[in-house]
Amino acid sequence: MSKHLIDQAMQLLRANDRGTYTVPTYGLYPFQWNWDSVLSALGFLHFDEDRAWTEIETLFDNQWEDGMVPHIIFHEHDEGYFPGPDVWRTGRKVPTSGITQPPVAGFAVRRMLERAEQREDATRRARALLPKIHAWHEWFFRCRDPQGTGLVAIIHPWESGRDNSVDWDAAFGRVPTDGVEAFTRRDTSHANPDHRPTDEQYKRYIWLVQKFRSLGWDNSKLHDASPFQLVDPGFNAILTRSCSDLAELADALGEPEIAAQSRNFAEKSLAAMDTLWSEKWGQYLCRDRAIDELVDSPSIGGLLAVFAEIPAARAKVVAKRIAKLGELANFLVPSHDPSVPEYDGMRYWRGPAWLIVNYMIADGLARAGETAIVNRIKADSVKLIEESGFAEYYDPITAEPCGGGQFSWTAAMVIEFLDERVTA
Ligand code: 9WN
Repeated sequence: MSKHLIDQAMQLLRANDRGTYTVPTYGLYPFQWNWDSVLSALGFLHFDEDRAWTEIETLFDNQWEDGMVPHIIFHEHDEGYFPGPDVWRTGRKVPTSGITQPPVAGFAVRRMLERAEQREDATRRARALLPKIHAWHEWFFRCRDPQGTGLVAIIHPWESGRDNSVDWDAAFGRVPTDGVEAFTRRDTSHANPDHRPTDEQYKRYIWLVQKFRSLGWDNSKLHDASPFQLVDPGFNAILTRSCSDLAELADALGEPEIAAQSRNFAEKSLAAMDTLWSEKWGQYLCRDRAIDELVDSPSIGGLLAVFAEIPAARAKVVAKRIAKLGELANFLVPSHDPSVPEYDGMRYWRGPAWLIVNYMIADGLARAGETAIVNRIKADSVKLIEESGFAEYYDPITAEPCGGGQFSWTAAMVIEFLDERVTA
């Protein structure tokens, strides 16, 4: 069975391969997405190392001069997605969006180098990527943490990767919709509208894009100018983890300065993470930076924090919390707590389970020694695939496949989950 699923996952990745980058899925997402690409590379590494490295190199070929790595690279013209380059207008030779996404590259590149069989090639390619990834991390702390708190803010829900999470509702409500140019959504012609964000949310997404565009995409201005500044524990955990993994990588490649700076970033960020802890929920919460308040919303963002080296006692409480969620959902890990009224099991990030997040949570909990819950998360993830195929996300109670189908990163995560080398 495992072998059959791995074969299917490999075929899927090949089908979504556009030569130097992979589309998340045919139709709904016809371009290169930042964290999709990097996590898909982990899947490619199992059967085509060269192709895995190329995926990440293509992404970093489109890094901005200030260090940012955009969330979408529009390699080819395609009318099937909104908003396209004509809305973003970032003025790049290869058009890109103007915002970023969770920085998983530091983590992934370290893992790829450790596993690569073609050692010399892998070392050369990791060495070339190292300063670029570091520049992206520096960009984060410079442009998205201008006060030096140790935690970065996202300035658009699309940056989080958890686009329409309940976490953003209150802050997003303060984003105006006046002056938003007329537009036609494309996503709802590829996927069931009940599984996607609402029209009202789309207007606010576009208002923010227009606002940033009016500032010439100048990252020294965007953070302070944005009415939406959210500090997400999941996003920060990914950044922290990538910084400490980059430190290890830099040590291994003989780059002590990058190693020391990366370690400083990670330490400061980890210490600040504790300010997001909620005793009430037994997990981390987001902070709405614009009003300086914690957001009382029990989402998966606060569980994903275990991906970073949080204190063992905190990881234990998060593991317990996930086990409790496992009594409410048949398939871990729901992206929102099923016991609260905002939960919506089939709508995007407001309840469904996503394999990529499962993978990162399982990885963090494995390091913390929480084997029982890790095994449950991994078993549930594989069961979802067996029952419902390689979907974008799944109803965590019924296993119904939601969003787009034939999803690249879902396939990559299945290969990872089924491979013995993955943490157990
Ligand atoms: C906007 C590609 C991306 C993922 C995100 C996911 C979704 C895009 C959208 O799809 O976002 O970036 O149009 O809805 O939320 O995590 O990277 O798979």
